Formats: sequence, structure tokens, C-alpha cells
Amino acid sequence: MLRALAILALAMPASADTLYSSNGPFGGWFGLWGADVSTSQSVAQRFTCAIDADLSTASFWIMNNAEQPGAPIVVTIEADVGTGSSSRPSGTIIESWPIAAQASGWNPVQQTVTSRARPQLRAGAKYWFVLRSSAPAGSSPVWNFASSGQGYTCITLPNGTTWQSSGLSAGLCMGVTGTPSSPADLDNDGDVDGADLGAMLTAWGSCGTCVADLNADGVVDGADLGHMLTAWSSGS
Ligand SMILES: [Ca+2]
Ligand SMILES: [Ca+2]
Repeated sequence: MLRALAILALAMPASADTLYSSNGPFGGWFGLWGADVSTSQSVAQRFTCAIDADLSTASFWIMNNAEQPGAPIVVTIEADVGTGSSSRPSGTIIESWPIAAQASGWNPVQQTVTSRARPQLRAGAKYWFVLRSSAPAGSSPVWNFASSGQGYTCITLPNGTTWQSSGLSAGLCMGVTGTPSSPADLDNDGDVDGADLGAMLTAWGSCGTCVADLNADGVVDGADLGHMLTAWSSGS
């Protein structure tokens, strides 16, 4: 038994930090209310990442217009494009997860997806989690609104291209966790070393948008090298 427990402990993921967290669906005056996720409407919630981190998990409170669980949902994380009220999911999928609604009727269930790709998320950058479903509106999953607090939400029509702000002063129930990482770890292997320096030198100069542009000013130069050297760590 002890051996089994030890193996179990080793298999546990490293502790993760909270990158974003809303309230749950219970207790507020909103009550159990949410946005349908169906063939007629996809739903997205934006969050601003708290720290530089590799994505670990994301969780959502979901209920169900159908009494039976099983409606398909595709969860994606996407970068943000646009500014102000035109802010919306980019459509470029960073990672995706197919899941099935576990709720029976309007009894919300918190469902969690675990990242395999472990994408690097940047402190202060905006990202979207998007839920899409092929279920018809009358028997679709419903993404719960949080009991209090505000978020920036978008809904879209079936063509999937016309994102628009929901205009609702409520955030959707969502939690995001990750493990702290350095943006200077360009190859995302857990350290900042010569391999990362090589990648930076390869990208040296004007680059538009690239991971080696650590201060996001459109050029890879001495300022980015300075950030890398500050983050330097020995390989392991
Ligand atoms: Ca590295
Ligand atoms: Ca730069």
C-alpha cells in the first residue's frame, strides 16, 4: 500500500498557481443562469493571465438543457485579437479538448480539462476560452454565469465568425491554473540556457510577433537579451 501511495504521489502534477478565477454559480442574485452552448451560439470568456506560466488546467461550471448528460462540447483556448469592444477570440487554437456535458438538467457540474501541450501564457496577456457544441439549442449544455463579479464575454452566431460582446455584466464561471515559467525559456524545457540563447540569436532583428521578442516591441535586440540574461539558469 505504501508503495502504491508513493507512486501515486509521484504521478501527481506539480502544484499549480491560480491564473484566473471567477466565483462559482451558487449564491448570487444571478441564481442558476447561463449561456447556451449550441449549434446556434458559441460562447467565450476572456481572462487576463496573472503571471508568466505554463497552462495546467481550466475548469468550467456547466449545466444542461437536457436531462441526460453527454452533449458534446469542444473547449479551446485562443489568443485575443482586437481592442476595446472588438476584443474577441482570434480563431487560432492554442489547445483544444473534446468533452461531454456531465450535468443532468440545471444542476451545474464543475468540469476540468488538463493541458497536455502546456502552452506558455504571458503575464498581462489576454486569452479566451471558447465552448462550442453541436447540440441543438433545446438540449444543449449551458455555461453558468458566476454568482457575482464581471467578466468579458462574447457570443457568436452559427457561422462562427461574428463574435460580439454579450453586453451582460456577469462573468462566466471559469478557473485557470498554471505553473510559473519564464518567457525567456524559449524552448519551454524548464530552464533558460544556451539553447534558448541560440533561439534568440536565430530570431535576432525585426520579427513582428515572435516568442524571442520578450518585451513585445516587434524587434529582437539587446533589450530582449538583457531580459534573458536576467532569467538565466543553469541547465539540469
Ligand atoms: Ca529552455
Ligand atoms: Ca524586443
